[in-house]
Order: sequence, then structure tokens, then C-alpha cells
Amino acid sequence: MRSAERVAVLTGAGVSAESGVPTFRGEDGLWKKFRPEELANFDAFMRNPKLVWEWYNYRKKLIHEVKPNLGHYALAKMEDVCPEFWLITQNVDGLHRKAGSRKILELHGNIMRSRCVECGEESDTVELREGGELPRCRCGALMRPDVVWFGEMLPEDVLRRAFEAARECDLFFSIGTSAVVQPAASMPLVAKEAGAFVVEVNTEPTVISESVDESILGMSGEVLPKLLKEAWGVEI
Ligand code: BJW
Ligand code: ZN
Repeated sequence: MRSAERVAVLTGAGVSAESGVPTFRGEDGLWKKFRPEELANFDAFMRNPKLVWEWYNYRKKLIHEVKPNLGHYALAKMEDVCPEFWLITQNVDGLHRKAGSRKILELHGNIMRSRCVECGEESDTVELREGGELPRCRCGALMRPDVVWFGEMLPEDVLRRAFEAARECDLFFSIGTSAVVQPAASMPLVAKEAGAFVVEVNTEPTVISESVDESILGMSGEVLPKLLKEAWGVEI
């Protein structure tokens, strides 16, 4: 790790779990008995925009109230000590930026932004007011959260740069992700195939644990500060 020149990191919901943000899969991921797969898609939104907006408002409020944890801060420090560094995140909560990370590629958008389903106009103030009307654009169409739902394309430029980082790094971390949602889930394997040393950090084994070079079982908020200290001599 100490000798790595180019480092790329993929993070998932597990990194924010210690901040109090629920993950998607497992018991923890349920909201009013709905699975995320039933809410995070365009058809569900058009069928019942109020329900989907309620889920997003609940999460926005929660995210607004929480703080980054030691895992986020360790990754922000890692950016300072590695000559080349990219943080690829599936998270939409903005906690990496709050912790000080700058070289971030947000694969699945950002929950604090909204955009019009018709004309694409963006806003970062729109939400469903309690008991109120659904948020609408100036053009009259519905506003939706500016995140990537199942069956939708990821932002093209962000995706291209993320795969580039995975292919070109010599050290790749996959942290706090179940590694089941594509195309993010293929990035650790792409990195491995291209010759990188791949390290996974997760509280449980995942579908890629057998394919990576090192699988560290533990909480990212505990493991990452230790790694940072052992490999780079940096304390947070
Ligand atoms: C800790 C911890 C601690 C806990 N420390 N660890 C069939 C086969 C293959 C692919 C497909 C298929 N059918 C459809 C697809 C494509 C689909 C897909 O991959 N589906 C699979 C699930 C089957 N993908 C897509 O649709 C993507 N688009 C796409 O492919 O476009 C091309 C295309 C277009 C049209 C048709 C087909 C293809 C888009 C995916 C968008 C995902 N969106 C969401 C919602 C974002 C908005 C929002 O937040 O509301 O993104 S879904 C949700 O899952 C969210 C997450 O970013 C994503 C990944 O979840 P993540 O982060 O891994 O969380 P968890 O909960 O799964 O895992 C947490 C982990 O942390 C666990 O392992 C814990 O153990 C661990 N943990 N505490 C360390 N303290
Ligand atoms: Zn519009």
C-alpha cells in the first residue's frame, strides 16, 4: 500500500452506516415495508410520486442531521497522502464531500438535488412539502430526485472516469458495498483484471470476497483509520 502511486476507492452505503444512514439491503434497508428496488425506479415514481417523494424526504431529513464518521475522514486523508487518487462513490448522501474529500465521482447522483422529468431543469431546494402538492418544474412537469434509479444510465462522463480510475490504479479499495448493483459492482474486478491489488473492507463477506486480494472484515470507521496509520503513518 505504501508504494502505491495510483489509488482508487469504491464506496457504498456501509461507509455511511456508522453515521446513522441506513444501508439498502438487509433488514436495515426497509422503509415502511418497501424494498429499495420497489421505490428506486422511474415506473414506481410515475405510479406513485407521493410515496417515492416521501421516502426521499425522510432520507434527506435524516442525512441533513448526520455527520461524517472516521471512515469518511480517513478517506479524505488518504486523498492527501496518495499521489493520484479517485474516490468513486455509489452514495448519494454527500458525506464524503462534508468530510473533506475533493476527488469524488458520484455514480448515482446526489439526493439533495432534484430535476425535472421533462426538461431536465435542476434545483437544489425542491421537495415535497408536508401535506402539500407534488413539486413541479416551471414547465409544469414533475420534479424528481436527481439520483440514478434501476434501469437508468449512470452519468456518462462520471462513469467513464470511474472505469478509467479502476483500470489505471495499482491499489483499489471496495468499501461498505454489497457489490451487487451494476455497473459499480464490476469495478473492483476490472481493477483486479488490469493488475491492481484489490482490498475489500466490509462487516460481512460479499459476492466478490473470494475474487479480491485481501478481504478485511470490520467496520470501515475502525478499519480505515488503522490502515491509514499502518500504511502511511498518518493519524486522523
Ligand atoms: C459495512 C458497514 C460498516 C454495513 N463498515 N461495511 C440483471 C443482472 C445484472 C444487472 C442487472 C440485471 N437486471 C438489471 C440490472 C442492472 C441493474 C442492477 O445492477 N441490478 C442488480 C441489483 C441485479 N443496474 C442498473 O439498473 C443501473 N443502470 C444500468 O445498469 O444502466 C444500464 C441499463 C439500462 C437499462 C436496462 C439495463 C441496463 C443503475 C443502478 C442504480 C442504483 N440505484 C440505487 C438508488 C440510488 C438512489 C437512492 O439512493 O435512492 O443506488 S439502488 C441502491 O443500491 C443505491 C446504492 O448506491 C446501490 C448499491 O448499494 P450498496 O451501496 O452496495 O449498499 P448495500 O446496502 O447493498 O450494501 C451495504 C454493505 O455495507 C453491506 O455489504 C454491509 O455488509 C456493509 N456494511 N455496515 C463496512 N460499518
Ligand atoms: Zn421542466
